[in-house]
Order: sequence, then structure tokens, then C-alpha cells
Amino acid sequence: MTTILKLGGSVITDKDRAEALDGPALADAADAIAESPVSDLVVVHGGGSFGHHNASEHGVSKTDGSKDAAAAVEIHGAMKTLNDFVLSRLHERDVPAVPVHPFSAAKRDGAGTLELMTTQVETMLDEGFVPVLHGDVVAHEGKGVTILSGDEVVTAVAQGLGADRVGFCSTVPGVLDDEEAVIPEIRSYDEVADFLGGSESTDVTGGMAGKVRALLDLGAPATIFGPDAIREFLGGQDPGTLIDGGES
Ligand code: IP8
Repeated sequence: MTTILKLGGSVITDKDRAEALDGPALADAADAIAESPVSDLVVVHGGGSFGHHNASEHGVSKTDGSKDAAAAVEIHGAMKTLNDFVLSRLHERDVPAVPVHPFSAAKRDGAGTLELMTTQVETMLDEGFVPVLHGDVVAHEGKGVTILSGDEVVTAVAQGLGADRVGFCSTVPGVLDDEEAVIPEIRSYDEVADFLGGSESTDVTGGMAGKVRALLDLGAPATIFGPDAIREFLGGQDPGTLIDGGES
């Protein structure tokens, strides 16, 4: 049973200060992981206050690339710094966490399609490790490097490993309806188009519309929940919003 847990960058860092952790939130997440009964767990984290400002300083985004090696190394370095913090909090709790840096294991082709190697992640799991991946820069045919978000990493790893469950710990308790109540389950985009915008709309809801669409196509049930619900998710429950578009 392979489970992927995404820790949102905004959850584990202080987004108001450059390169600052949210120490208590990261400690809580690490406690929940250390106490978790999950056997094959992969952790992925986003950037929050790490990486994003370096990326915007150098004009690098998911679509705008850079061929400046120093810029690539700087953005990658910021994400590695955050990854080191995550690993050290897990090691303090005896979680056998090991780093996987997507810059060295992924590429995008000219059309932007991502390829991420996961056979090493599989072997790490077989050997009892907890692989910890992150948003990163990625080599992009014709563009140098572009940004690879943690969510994209989750999708690629979930598909590569054939994950059974995927959980997104974010700053909100789930997908919200127009009265700010958590929608417990979404099985098609039509069910929530009224709250998130029609199928053609761009992301005006903090990226939630795009996220829901991507998760409906994931091929594994995904749950979006807030920081207080990591234990519940790892314990096998579906707190927040369960998004399940069925087998893809
Ligand atoms: O916070 C960011 O990953 P995200 C990766 O999941 C960067 O969008 C900025 C290098």
C-alpha cells in the first residue's frame, strides 16, 4: 500500500518571511509522520517561502525558462535547503527519510510534458526508506530550466509508483463551497464547477480549480485536508475533501 503525502510549502514555512520555516507546523507534521502506521510512505513538499523568490528574481516559472546555470543552482539550492530541514526534523524522530531531488531525475520535453524517474523511489521504499521529494527546477527542452511544482511531482510519482492513496496537506481544510463549508467528496468537475468556476475558467481560487481537475485524472483517490488532519489521513481516513475520478 503506497501512500503519498504532500506537505504544502505554505504549511511548513512562514510565507511572510523569505526562507523562514514555520517550525511548530513542521514539527507537528514530522510528529504525525513518525507516529504513522503507513508502511510505504513517500513525502513531497512544496517551496513556500523557499525557492519562489529566487525563481521570480530570475524570471523562471513553469513556462518561462532560463539557461543561466547560476540561477538554476540558486533556485535548486533554496529547495535543497528546505528539504534538508524537512529531513532533519524527520531524522530527529527516527523516520528513515532520504532525499530525492527531482532536478537530477526529471525532464520536460519541448511540449512541456514531464518525465520523472521513479524506479529509485521504488527501491528506496523496498529498502524501508521514506523518500522525500520536493518542487524543484527541471531541465526543459529548448528552455533551459523551468519550475517543477510539488503538485506536479506528486502526480508523476503517484502515476509512476501506482500509488494507492494521495494526501495533500494544505492551509485550507479542503475544497470549500460558496458558504466556506468543506465539500466531503468530489467525483466529477461538474459537481463543483459552480464553486470553482466552469471548465474553461482559469484559477481564481488559489489554484484549487486546476488542482481538482488534475486530481480527478490521477487514477488514485486523493484527499485535500488541513494541517490538523495529517494523522487522520495517515491513519487511513479521508478528512477534508476526497477527490476520486475513478481509474484513468
Ligand atoms: O511550492 C516550488 O514548488 P511549489 C518549487 O510546490 C520552486 O510550487 C519554486 C523551485
